Amino acid sequence: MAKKESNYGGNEIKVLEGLDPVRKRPGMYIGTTSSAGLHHLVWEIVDNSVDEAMAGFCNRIRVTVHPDNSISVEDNGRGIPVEKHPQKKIPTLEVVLTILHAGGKFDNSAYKVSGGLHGVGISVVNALSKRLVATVKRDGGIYQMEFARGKVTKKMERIGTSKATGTTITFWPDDMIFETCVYDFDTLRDRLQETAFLNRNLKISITDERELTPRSEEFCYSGGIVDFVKYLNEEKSVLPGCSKPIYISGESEPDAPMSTKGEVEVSLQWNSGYSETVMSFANDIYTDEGGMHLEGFRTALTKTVNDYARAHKLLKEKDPNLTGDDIREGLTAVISVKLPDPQFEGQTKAKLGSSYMRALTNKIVSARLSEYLEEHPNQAKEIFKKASQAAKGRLAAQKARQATRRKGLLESAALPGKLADCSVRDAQMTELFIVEGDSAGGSAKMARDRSIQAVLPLRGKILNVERVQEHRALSSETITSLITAIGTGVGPEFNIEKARYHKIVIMTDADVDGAHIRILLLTFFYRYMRPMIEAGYIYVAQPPLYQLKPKGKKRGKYLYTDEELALEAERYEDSSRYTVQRYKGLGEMDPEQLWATTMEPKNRIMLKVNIDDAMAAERAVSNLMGTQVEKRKDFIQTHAKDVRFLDI
Ligand code: 0RA
Repeated sequence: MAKKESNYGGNEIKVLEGLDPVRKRPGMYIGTTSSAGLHHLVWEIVDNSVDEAMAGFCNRIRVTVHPDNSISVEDNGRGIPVEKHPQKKIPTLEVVLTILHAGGKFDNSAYKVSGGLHGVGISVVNALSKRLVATVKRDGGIYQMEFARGKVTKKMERIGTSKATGTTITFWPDDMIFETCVYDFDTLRDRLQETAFLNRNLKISITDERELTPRSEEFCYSGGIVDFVKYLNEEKSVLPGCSKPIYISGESEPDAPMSTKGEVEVSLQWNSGYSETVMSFANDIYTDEGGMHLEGFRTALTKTVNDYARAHKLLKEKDPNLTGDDIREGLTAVISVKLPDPQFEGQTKAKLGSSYMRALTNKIVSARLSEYLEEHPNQAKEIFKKASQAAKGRLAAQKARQATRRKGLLESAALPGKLADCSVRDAQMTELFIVEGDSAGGSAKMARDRSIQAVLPLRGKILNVERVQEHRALSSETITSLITAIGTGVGPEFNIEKARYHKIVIMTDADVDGAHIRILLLTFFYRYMRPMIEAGYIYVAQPPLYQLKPKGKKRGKYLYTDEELALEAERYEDSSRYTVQRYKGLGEMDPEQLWATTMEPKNRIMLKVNIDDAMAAERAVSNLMGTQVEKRKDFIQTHAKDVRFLDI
């Protein structure tokens, strides 16, 4: 990114209120004080640096996680103004860090990260940090000031000279506020990479100093969202002749009023798979619930492809139009819009509500995409071919679903034969254990509390749903038995109200095969019953890996990780004084052990599966499920024991 120069005084900063409300009700400002809120502090500072980049004054951001879980965010923007604030008579730096909503820049940068929980201001980070050090290079000097829990502890000082400009914020999250103060490298990494994709040529690095050999990654993409789409499709095979993602961009007319201004960028590419990965952003904020830009994009895509197919006689007069779903099968797309005052709505404020963006996106995508298709007839043909195959698959899937529904008429009679159901009918209280293999299934059936725990043994591996069309998946017996046991149906018939259990527990062996089956099941839930994951209904059981028995004792201690084993073993000076049994499979435990360690509600450890990052989920699933067998093996072996990967 090229850097602009500017002069800017402190008098353009709007001043609103003090910081006490932030410490009183942190949730109001950062959503939650859980790990997500902790990470929000980083996004808040980074967003400010990105604003500098969007305004053209910054091309590098460095994020560092220090050994004590403090964070530094350094940028080479203009630097927060340091001169005396005309109304407050204190340094503007102090105003920006101690007064709520004082971060606003009224310098026509036009598009800034704001709305929802975003753009609450860096004073919020200051309020929620037990310590914060701000260092600014600006006006030839280096200035520094310190705070604790939002209050000044060291007045601003000029500590040196520098010709450069920029801001470095180092903060220590307040452990009185946050449930956890431990940063997760992958969460930071993924989000920063995403930000780099969305801001062409902006260099963003992340360094983790907590490990012996610091881990460091740098992201900078000259192709912007085109590189993003390539990255998302990296593990997949793209349609023949379509190796370069399509790129579309445009903006509102120059004379459009401020309230209808905007820029639209879209990149898209189809792969030979069957799922749709469309990610939309407004001012760099991921709009998980979609919104106007996404609607505009979808309508334009459907109409443009159908119009092209009609005009070129690919669709005959008697043929019905392709549906949007047909056209989006195997599509990977990134939509990024920028607008001066985005309105966010929806449950999680992750839906773009600014309605003029629908028309603007529609207009730009329709015009540019039809041009593109006209100029690339061979690619257009491939896209059409892919969509008409999807249409055929859709009709077949409809029939297959109707068949599962007919079977569902006599509900209980239609439950799969292998299911050992529970007696309680209230889904809120009941649990379904999905177990690998008949022998473990037998143990689990004996071990369970049959009033509230049902067991469904799966024979062998379940189909890899990532690689087949819906109608094929629905003709697999393992999958239909899963669907009927759970009761919700899939596709347009999916209804979470019909879930027969509110806990679905995947219980597989603690070995590579078990890990594979778990991943296949997670993929199934991810693709076909995503709301079940979102509702927090999907769990993974954690059977113990070892039992450590002191010599001469009957009962030992169950251990769930290698770390626990190492810790426990350390307590014995002489290693001959205990024995360790390693459980390779659930089948090696007798029903009592299985109950006590893995199934009994008051003792067991279960991991709730959640989707908190759509990109990471998409990647995990396709890394694992894509066609590159080597990579897949690799992942399973390195992650088989890593419980964190379950936060897909
Ligand atoms: C207020 C006004 C200006 C810039 C900033 C704040 C600013 C804040 C942060 C936070 C992290 N990095 C930042 N960089 C800049 C405008 C300053 C001007 O026009 O010179």
